[in-house]
Amino acid sequence: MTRRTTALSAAVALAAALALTGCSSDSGKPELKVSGAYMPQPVMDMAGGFLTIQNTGDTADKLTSVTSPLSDDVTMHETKDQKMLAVKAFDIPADGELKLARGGNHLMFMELKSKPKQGDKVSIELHFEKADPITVELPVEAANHNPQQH
Ligand SMILES: [Cu+2]
Repeated sequence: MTRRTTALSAAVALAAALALTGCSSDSGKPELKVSGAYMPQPVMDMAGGFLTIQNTGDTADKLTSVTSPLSDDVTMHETKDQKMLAVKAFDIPADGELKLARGGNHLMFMELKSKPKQGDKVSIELHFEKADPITVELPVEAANHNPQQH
């Protein structure tokens, strides 16, 4: 009797899980693509990171955290009145984009475990509220690199 009940509840749980999966694929979801990523060569033991995340899906998402072998302390900053403020997440609007650029929103890497040089690549993993994590290789550019000035 006990065994039968267990099997039955397992079946119910499985059915519920399947229903849940089916449901989420029916509704809209974010479709994210990363471009223009780079890290200016760090001059101290901290570094910034910049990239654009394009969302071609019909559902908004959020960048909730960033991890990297380069630093255990990667945060998201916005710039207000030339001051940096840590934020918990960046919004990625549906059918829109999140742009991280010099003088504005950026990633902040503290207490670097090594000092990457121009030409190196730094691996980071982006974590989202809804979408699966995305791994990005940030090419290290000159310390004063700014693609917006071209
Ligand atoms: Cu910052």
